[in-house]
Amino acid sequence: MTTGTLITVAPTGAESAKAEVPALPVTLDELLLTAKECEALGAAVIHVHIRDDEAKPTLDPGRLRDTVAALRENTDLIVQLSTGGAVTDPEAARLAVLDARPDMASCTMGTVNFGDDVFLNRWEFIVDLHTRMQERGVVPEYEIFDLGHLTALQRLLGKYGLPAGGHVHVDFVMGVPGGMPGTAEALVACRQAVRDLPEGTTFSATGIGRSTIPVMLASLATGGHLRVGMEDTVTYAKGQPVESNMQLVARAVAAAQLAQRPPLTPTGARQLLGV
Ligand code: KMH
Ligand code: ZN
Repeated sequence: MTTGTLITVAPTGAESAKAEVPALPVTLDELLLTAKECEALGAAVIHVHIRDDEAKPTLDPGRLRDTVAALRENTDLIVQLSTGGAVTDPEAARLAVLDARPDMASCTMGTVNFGDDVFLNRWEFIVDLHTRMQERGVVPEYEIFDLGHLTALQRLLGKYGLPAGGHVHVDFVMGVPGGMPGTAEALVACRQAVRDLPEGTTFSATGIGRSTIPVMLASLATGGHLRVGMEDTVTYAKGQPVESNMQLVARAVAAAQLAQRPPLTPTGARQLLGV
């Protein structure tokens, strides 16, 4: 409760189309501009999905390496690559994301219905991701789409040990159609279950779509951190499209300040997360 707030920006995702959401950053230049401006506002971590020349989601290894290098050169942000990719990405390509040597990578803790699709995360695949991250010194952020994913994480850590860096950090991704709802009640249930994880485990939360604000407020009120960005919501308020990721980060910073838990710098975030 006493620490500052870790703010992660997830600027792009794999689900929205550039044609429908023109403000979505999809080129490397757009991503870098977004990253620099979000860092200046108070973000400390960037959760990255990249796009190809047609603005379609890709896990192209060369592009991922170039993206990590460019973000490191231009910002001090902690670079977290998505290993979730798009629901259509094969496991081998998702594992190969780690070859780009990011500071952090996401690791989703179970399969979940994802709108009309299925986001598949088999147990053996999760074990592979976790152990490869241990070997390479990549710090995981465990993505929790449902309460049972926290039980799966407890099992994973019990069998295979702590992640690289020794600190456990989870992110509740709430309000996905098919996953847990984006409500304060669901967040409190997850927060309770975090107590069964290693001491010192920290959590962030993000609410998809209209659950963004209740999840943000509930997370701050229960000692959690924040993830915001156009991966998770493209509507700022009823009938008002998001203008930019910066608009969402600025709102999160204001909420964190109101909670008297101001944003952590990237250096503070590195200390917290063991990066
Ligand atoms: N795009 C979703 C299918 C992650 O980045 O690790 C998965 C996702 C989670 O966004
Ligand atoms: Zn993602």
